[in-house]
Amino acid sequence: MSSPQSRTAKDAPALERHPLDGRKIAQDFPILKQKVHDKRLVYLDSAATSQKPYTVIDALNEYYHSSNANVHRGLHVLAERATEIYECARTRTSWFIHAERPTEIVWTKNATEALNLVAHGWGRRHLKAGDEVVVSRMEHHSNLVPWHLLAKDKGVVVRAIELNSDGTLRLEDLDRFLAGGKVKLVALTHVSNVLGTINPIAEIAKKVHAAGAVFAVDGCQGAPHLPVNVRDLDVDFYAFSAHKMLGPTGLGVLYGKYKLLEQMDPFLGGGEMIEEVRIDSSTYKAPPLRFEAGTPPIAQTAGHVAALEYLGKLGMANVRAHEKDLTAYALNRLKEVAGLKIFGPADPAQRAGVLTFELEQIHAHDIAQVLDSEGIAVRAGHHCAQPLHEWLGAPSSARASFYVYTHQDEIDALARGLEKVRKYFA
Ligand code: C6P
Repeated sequence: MSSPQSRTAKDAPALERHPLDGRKIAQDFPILKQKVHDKRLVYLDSAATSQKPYTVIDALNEYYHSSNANVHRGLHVLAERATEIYECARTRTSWFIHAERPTEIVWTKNATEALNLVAHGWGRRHLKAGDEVVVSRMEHHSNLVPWHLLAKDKGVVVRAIELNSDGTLRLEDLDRFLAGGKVKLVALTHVSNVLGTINPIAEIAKKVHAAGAVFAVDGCQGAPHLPVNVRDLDVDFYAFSAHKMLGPTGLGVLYGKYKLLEQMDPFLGGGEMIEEVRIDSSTYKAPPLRFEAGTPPIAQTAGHVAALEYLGKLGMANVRAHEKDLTAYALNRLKEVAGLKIFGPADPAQRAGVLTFELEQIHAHDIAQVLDSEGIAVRAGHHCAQPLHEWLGAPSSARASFYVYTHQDEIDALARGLEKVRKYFA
């Protein structure tokens, strides 16, 4: 029998394409069955965090009932069981994104930590004053601030790709920066958490590599919603969070090409990541354990595997098709709301299930509050994307975001809710 470690993504069975029924899927999510303010909950905030199906909740429960122990350090049955769960989850995650091997998966606490690990572990070692890091106007703060910290410490220069008027990347900016010959790293989001824009990652990877630079991708809004094959995309790093893809909070993933991980310094020091410690020096384990100091999130990996299984059964191509259909429906349906302006590309093929909007002059927090009173959960604020909001010319916006359990009735409810908002503030 082949061990889980020896299986490659190529062995994964091809899944049939079939439409997803969001209403039926929602039955698997206990939290969605409740009422808020005496109204049926319409959860349109999945870009902030997704809800969890029974199987994920059960996996967490089961872990604490029967397997809880620390990993990699005990010889007893429970320690072995916990370690197997933890390491098998690494393998399953490598399959999910089609990494070459499980050792290319580093566990972190979230995508933010994963991106900081790239900046700290790779950036601090390989970048020097005057080297350039390219980001974009649409980045989440998690893919800006780590580079700002590096700029402060090392004199690295951060340059930003601006946006076309439809909210897509102005790729001429990237070409210009790369032609300058100083770019060592490009760090871009796969999908904007505000505009919903899906960036052409494979095309960008070719440009970045032709210029001899490294390409790090913030996949926080990509991995949950799109089929991701890191080898086809040819990205060097890909960061994401389990909690946005039906899994628990407290677990993040950094995928890195192994040869790059090997050339990285540890981020945190402590137990588990060492080979040998003397009183005045220490040596470190090989990746990925080099980057996993201290007791890691173990139960979370059990929940994360259940989430990957759930998504795997649906099929990521079907997840994408479902969200694209919902987005097309929403873009059309919400046109009926007078005064509503939706940001980002008009073509559903170019965007994920994230709709950020403004409604006349009504403050985003007021919109969210009135919608909440109707049982509709949306997010209001700058969504950790202040430079993007500067470009939008608004300090904040309201955002509705979809996932596998979202269905058309909920978009109709949003449209009706927005009509109420308008009347309320008329
Ligand atoms: N965006 C949102 O409501 P963490 O918090 O580390 O799991 O994810 C950070 C992050 C990084 N990149 C992108 C593109 C993101 O969307 C997020 C999280 C949430 O949009 C919380 S601000």
